[in-house]
Amino acid sequence: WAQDCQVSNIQVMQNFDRSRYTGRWYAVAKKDPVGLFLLDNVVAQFSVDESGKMTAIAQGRVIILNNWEMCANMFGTFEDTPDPAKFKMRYWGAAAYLQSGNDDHWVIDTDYDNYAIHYSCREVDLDGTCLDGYSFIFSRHPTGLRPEDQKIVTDKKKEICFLGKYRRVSHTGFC
Ligand code: ODT
Repeated sequence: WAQDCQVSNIQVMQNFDRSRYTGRWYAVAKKDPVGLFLLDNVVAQFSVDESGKMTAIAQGRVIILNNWEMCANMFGTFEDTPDPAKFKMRYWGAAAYLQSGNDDHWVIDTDYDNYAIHYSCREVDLDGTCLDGYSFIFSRHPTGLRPEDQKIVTDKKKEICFLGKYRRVSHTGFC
């Protein structure tokens, strides 16, 4: 039943530890939502503030309005939910013309030191599957995932029903 593609049945990280999650993560792959925003060179940095709330900043290459290419500086605050691995992420850009919103932000799996799998479903279909969602695969290493983490990540992509929907996220030094 972990692969029935019901958003409500998706398994997330057990006993998620936000303090071990802090620091830099390099996006190595992404499943895009409708109207994709962050293209590549995506790096996220998570923090936990004095009160224990999780916040993050992210950078990435975007193309806005009239084909203007830029490096977006984004900010996010995370609202806790009863599940420690499920958050609501309110996000906005350093400039008003960048995207803003409020998305689910689920940590599907991580070993904290090498890989992390993020998931967000923006729109659940009438049948309970995800109609519009996105997901980032993160690595602590700018060079990508270690070979020993690849099978775990592939299995999780399948469990969240996004297998085959990812593209590689390149890091060229643009941001
Ligand atoms: O890029 C898209 O197509 C989807 C929209 C992504 C919104 C990015 C907002 C980032 C705000 C700062 C938070 C960083 C944490 C990022 C971790 C995972 C991806 C949202």
